[in-house]
Amino acid sequence: MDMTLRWFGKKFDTVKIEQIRQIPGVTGVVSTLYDTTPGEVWKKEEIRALKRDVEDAGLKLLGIESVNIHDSIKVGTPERDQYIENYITTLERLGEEDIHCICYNFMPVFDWTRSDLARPRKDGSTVLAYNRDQVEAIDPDKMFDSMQEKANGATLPGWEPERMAKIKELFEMYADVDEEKLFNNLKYFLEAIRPVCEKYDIKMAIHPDDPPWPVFGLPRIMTCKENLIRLTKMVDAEFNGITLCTGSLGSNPDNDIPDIIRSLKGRIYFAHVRNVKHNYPGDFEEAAHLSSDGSLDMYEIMKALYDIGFDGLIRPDHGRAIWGEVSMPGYGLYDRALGAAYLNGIWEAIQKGGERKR
Ligand SMILES: [Mn+2]
Repeated sequence: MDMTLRWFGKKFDTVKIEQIRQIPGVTGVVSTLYDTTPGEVWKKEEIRALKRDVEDAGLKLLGIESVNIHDSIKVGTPERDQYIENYITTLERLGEEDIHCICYNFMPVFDWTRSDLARPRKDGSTVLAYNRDQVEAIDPDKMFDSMQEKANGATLPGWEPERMAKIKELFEMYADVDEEKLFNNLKYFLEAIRPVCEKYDIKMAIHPDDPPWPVFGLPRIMTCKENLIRLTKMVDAEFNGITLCTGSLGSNPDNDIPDIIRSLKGRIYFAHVRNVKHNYPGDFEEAAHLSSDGSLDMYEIMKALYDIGFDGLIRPDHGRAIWGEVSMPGYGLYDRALGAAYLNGIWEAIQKGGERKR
């Protein structure tokens, strides 16, 4: 298992790569070319420059989060083949740079969605939160503005302003896309990229939908155990796997995360581990990683990963905003560093648990 942190690159992240280097047990980062838009071919020299920035700080670039997917691929329009070609070229270039884990998602129109990017908690920290009634009261056209105005001036990952400027057209594109079509389009995409992934030993790790239910009537498919298993079976090849995000799947209390982990044995390449607190149906907030601070049992989650022989990348997911830090919402240094240390502590305890001397 490689403990990592997500880093958005030196131009965009408030956290310095040298700071990440000082978190005990963190050996690498997952990053991206943050100023590319979905569909674009990534430039070799930019990939190399990113890798150099990470390696100069004594860390490794262990994966990419994310290479985002152009909407025409999700919708299945005639232009999709060109965009898939572009995606393949980007994968080739990443493979040539020895990068073997790619996170992506297949959510229509909106990426991860929250009603609140700074909900205060009793201890004075603030967290990302979701209230279904509040989200549904927002005009979808205004969703981008609503998210952006709370973003501490940062561009939010997955919320490309270029796409959001065309929100009406996007909704029209998805008008007749239902769950079955999304599944079919995802299958088409995976089959097309399979050869390049197998050539370079690239593991594609799809991120679950966040939250894992339809938003604004748009279908979402990466939501539950059954659908995740369906994904791994519909293109039943090693390259086709999962980013197991406990925060995303865990925001639906019906998802039993340790059970999901055990049933995806061998196909989890990346784990995002964080806690979430269910307040009442349709309302949740992100919590500290500590089990007792939220609704998920982090020991049971780490134990399930340990039991299936998980050997991929892991990272603390979002953190709370604490100690006065101003950062991209969810992506400050302090609480994610606490999260990494806590998860490493659980892992060490599990590993050594059988060696107790009496
Ligand atoms: Mn995640």
